[in-house]
Amino acid sequence: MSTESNMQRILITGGLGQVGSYLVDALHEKASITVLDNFSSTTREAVPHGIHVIKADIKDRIAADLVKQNDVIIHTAAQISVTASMEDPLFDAQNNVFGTLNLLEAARRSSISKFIYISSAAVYGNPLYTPVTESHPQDPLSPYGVSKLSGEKYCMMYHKAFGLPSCCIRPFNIYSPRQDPGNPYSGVISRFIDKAKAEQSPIIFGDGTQTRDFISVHDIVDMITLLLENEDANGQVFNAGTGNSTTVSELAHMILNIFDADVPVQYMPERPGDIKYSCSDIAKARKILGFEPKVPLREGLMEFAESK
Ligand code: UD2
Repeated sequence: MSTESNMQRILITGGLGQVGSYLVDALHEKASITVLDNFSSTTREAVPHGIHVIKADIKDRIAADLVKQNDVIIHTAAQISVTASMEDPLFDAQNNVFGTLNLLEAARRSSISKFIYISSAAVYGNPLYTPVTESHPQDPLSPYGVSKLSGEKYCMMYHKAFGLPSCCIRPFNIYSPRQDPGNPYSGVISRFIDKAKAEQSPIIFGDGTQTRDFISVHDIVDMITLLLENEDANGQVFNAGTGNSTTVSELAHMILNIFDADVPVQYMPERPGDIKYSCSDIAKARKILGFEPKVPLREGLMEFAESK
C-alpha cells in the first residue's frame, strides 16, 4: 500500500470548483492532493478527508511556493464567466493571464512532471465549421476567450522554450450537479433543471435550434487522468467534448421528461453574441490519449435527479 510520502504530489488549483472538485474525488486515493482555491465559486460542502486545502489566489506568492512543492499541477482555477469578462476585462486578465503566468514561472523553476491547463472552446469564437478541430482559427469573441487563449499560448511557449511538460484541454459545454444554478452565469443545463424541478417553464433564448456539445464533468476528469500518464501529450492542445451535438430545444424536452415536469417551454429573444452551432472534433484526443467519452447526455442528466 502506498503511503503519503511515496505518493505523487498533485496541486489542483480551483480544487473546490466544478472540475477541480471532481478531480479531487477521482485522484485523492492515488495521490497526495493539495487544493489551492480562493473560495470564490464553490458548491462543495466538504472535501474528502486528508486533502490539504489552502485558501489563496493563483496570483499570490503562496501559489508559486505550492507549485514548487508538488510533482504535478492541474490548473483549473479561473475567472469563468464570459459576461463578467465583458464587464471587467482587467479583472479577467489579472486572474486568467497573470495568475496562470505566476504558476508557470514557478513551474519553470521546479522539476514538475506535468502541468495541465484547462482552457475553453471559447478560444474558437464563432465556429466557421463544425465539428471544430484544434486547428480551427482561434478568434475569441470575449475577453474571457482571449485570456484563456493567452494562458494556452504561454503553456505551449513554456514547453517549447523551457521544456515544461505542459498540455492543454479545450472543454466544450461542461455540466455537473456541482454547477451552481443560483449563479446567473450558470450553464443552460443547470438552469433548465432548476426550472423543471420547480415545475416552471425553461426559457429558451432564440428558436432553440442552436446546438452545443455537452460533456459530463466525469468525461473531463477521464481525459485529464489520461493526460497525466501520457508523455506524448506534452506540448499539445486537445478538444474536450463528446463529438455529438444537441439542440437547446432537444435538451429542454429531455430535461422536462426526466424530471416529469408537465410545463411548456417558453421562448425569449436570442442572447446577443450567442454562438449558433458548436460541436467538437475529438479525433486527436482519441488517437493520442485513447480518450472515449463514456457518459451519454441522458445518463449524465439523470445524475442531477439522483444527487438532489
Ligand atoms: C459556453 C460556456 C462559456 C464559454 C462559451 C464559449 C458554460 C456555462 N458556458 O457558453 O464559459 O466557454 O461556451 O462559446 O459552459 N440558453 C437558453 N436558456 C437559458 C440559458 C442558456 O436557451 O436559460 C441557451 C443559450 O442562449 C445558448 C445555449 O443555451 O445558446 C448554451 O448557453 P450556456 O450559457 O450554457 O453556454 P454557452 O455555450 O453560451
